[in-house]
Amino acid sequence: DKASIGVTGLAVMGRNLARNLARHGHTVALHNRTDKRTRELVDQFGSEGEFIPAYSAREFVDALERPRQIVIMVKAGEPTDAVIEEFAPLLESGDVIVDAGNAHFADTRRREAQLRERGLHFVGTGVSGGEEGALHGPSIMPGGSKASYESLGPLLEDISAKVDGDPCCTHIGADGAGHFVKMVHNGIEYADMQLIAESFDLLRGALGHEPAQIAEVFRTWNTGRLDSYLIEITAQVLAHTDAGTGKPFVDVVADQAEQKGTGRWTVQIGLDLGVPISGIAEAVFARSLSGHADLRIGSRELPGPSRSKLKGAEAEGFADDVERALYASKIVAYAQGFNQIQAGGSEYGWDIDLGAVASIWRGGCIIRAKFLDDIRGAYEAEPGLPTLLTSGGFNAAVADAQDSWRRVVATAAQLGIPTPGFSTALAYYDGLRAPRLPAALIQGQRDFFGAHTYRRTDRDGAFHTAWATDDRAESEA
Ligand code: NBP
Repeated sequence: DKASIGVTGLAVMGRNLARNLARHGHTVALHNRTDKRTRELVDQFGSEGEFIPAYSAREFVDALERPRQIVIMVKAGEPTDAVIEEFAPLLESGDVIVDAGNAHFADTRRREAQLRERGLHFVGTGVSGGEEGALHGPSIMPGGSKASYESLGPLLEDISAKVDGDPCCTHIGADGAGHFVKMVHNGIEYADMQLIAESFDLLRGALGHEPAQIAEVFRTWNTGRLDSYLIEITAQVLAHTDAGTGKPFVDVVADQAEQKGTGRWTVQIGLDLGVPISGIAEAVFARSLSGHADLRIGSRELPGPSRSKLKGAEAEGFADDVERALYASKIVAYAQGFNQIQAGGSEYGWDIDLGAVASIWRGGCIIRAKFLDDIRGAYEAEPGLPTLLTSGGFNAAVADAQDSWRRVVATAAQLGIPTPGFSTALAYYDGLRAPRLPAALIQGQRDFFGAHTYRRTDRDGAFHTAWATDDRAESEA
């Protein structure tokens, strides 16, 4: 018998995806550059399902039913190109290559176009949920042709996470759409983590709570509208005590956050598309600032405010304020991310169903949260929604939260606690609210020094003022 799908690249992610497929009753062909991983998988997990180990590219390809479906799960970048070049010549028209690694969507677009010329389907697929997700059900974001999804879709939906019986997998759109959406997912993940981290910092800094106490606060929040995987694991990390020192775990970890690059890509593409994703950008910059030991010269050289804690009655209700500020800021971060997906869709001609994206993020992935059900509902009710901030439930929630949100940002500024995520989210919200922005003045400045022209509120056309002359006459450009 032949395999219905094959996985090449059997490090932690590929191995777990292969096991997930086999556990769902699919016969899986296995391949890895070096044989060791293939043998180990069969030795350790061979009893979980039907595997066909292959020790050469030819053997692997021959083990597959037609049209062949090959999942590549190797290190993103050159290794992916190397593997594609190894297999593509052995495949036949109509066969499908799935890249489930964390590729940049521009690479996926290039690869898809090249393989389409050769009669092959190339499906760049976002997979979120880490190794546990890969094994027990990830959130899966496939791009590529609609035709490829006909054969591949049922398999991927089968192994994806399920929420209320719905699979956390849907065809996102053509070529790089899946990897684009996965990229934005990761950008939102950065923003969400930053906001949670700022909440911790505020509770600790302004109120002087200990990590274990704050873990309890997060546990409580996790029973309400903030119910999410990230809040849940935050409580666990905060409650953890370092075995060696007996100190809170967060106090013995170096405070320099690392990144693998998908957050940075999100911001780079946000800039290219002209989408204001300030929450994601601040989160990436906050990690970058944390890593700059050379810049972090400390409070002796950079004096702070005279007081650093809330006292007595001031402290009352502050934790609830932080919960509301977190919720409102989180809505902004997601609103920005979904706008970026919309913008990517327009730029690259993808017809992306935003409600479906929210739906498949409800389970399996790192940002899974109850809240995504509300986002799904918002886009189902109004697919052309300009921003999540205007949709009924979120609009009301932010209106209700905003006094707290403003208090938290003001308090953080007064106490000298850095909250770039909260602050930028609030500035974005106020930017959207403002009847007039000082951009008018910027247009005046631009026209003054560079004759860049401006538009008027009362007449159509482009205008220039002769700033250097005494009469400052206006002319139509
Ligand atoms: P790695 O990203 O560590 O890649 C290791 C695999 O790539 C091994 O199978 C290795 O083969 C293979 N490989 C390399 Br490296 N260079 C190769 C080449 N030139 N030709 C053929 N194979 C090559 O594995 P991972 O952590 O399982 O991640 C796999 C993919 O999934 C990545 O793109 C990653 O970004 C993505 N991803 C990871 C996570 C996560 O939580 N880890 C989550 C979501 C997505 P070898 O055994 O012969 O060295």
